[in-house]
Amino acid sequence: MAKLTVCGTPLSTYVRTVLLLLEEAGVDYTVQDIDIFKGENQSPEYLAKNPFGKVPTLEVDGEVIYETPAITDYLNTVFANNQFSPSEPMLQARMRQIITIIDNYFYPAAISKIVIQRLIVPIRGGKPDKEQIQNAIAPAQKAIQAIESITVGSLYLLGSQLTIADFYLIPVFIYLSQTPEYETITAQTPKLQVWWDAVKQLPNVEKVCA
Ligand SMILES: N[C@@H](CCC(=O)N[C@@H](CS)C(=O)NCC(=O)O)C(=O)O
Repeated sequence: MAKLTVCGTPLSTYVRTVLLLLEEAGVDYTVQDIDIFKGENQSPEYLAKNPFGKVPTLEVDGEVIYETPAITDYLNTVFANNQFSPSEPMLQARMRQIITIIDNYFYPAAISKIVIQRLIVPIRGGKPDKEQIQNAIAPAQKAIQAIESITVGSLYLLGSQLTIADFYLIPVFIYLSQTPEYETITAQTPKLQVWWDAVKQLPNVEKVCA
């Protein structure tokens, strides 16, 4: 069996995406904590593995893979018999669409702005920037409403099977749901509210995102 090491802080949403897949697939792995809040992702050792200094990076038998879509595709193919990607081409396109919307529109508003300001800045002794938060609400709403229009929402984002799209969205919801903006942002997304009520109780979500 290959030796898998996930490098990155387990608090990162993208690291959690990878860990959720590994847990659901029942694959053994270890985590090497790279604390982005201490700048460990900018050390020469880490930058030699991932020149962009982002987490996660996956080490597999001496090979290094970075960028979460590459990591999740690899793990899904090699260790999960493609069970986390729909075989039907239109559903597969929907999965890619959701992942790309999260990467390009939802994460930048929901995590980089709202969650950082609401949850991280106060921990570090600062005051949330209300203007940054306010300006991020509309883009976050637009992104999540786009996902709402694509999702089946029952039981999971694209039907009865968990897919990589669920592994992307769950960690973002974990944090966003702890902010006062969550209710406003998800007010027009009833399918995603039902989805969230179901997935947040999954044992591996509780394990990875505790
Ligand atoms: N494109 C990267 C994005 C990963 C990413 O943004 N990770 C964040 C943590 S959730 C990070 O490494 N932040 C540290 C930094 O930007 O310095 C991927 O798909 O893996």
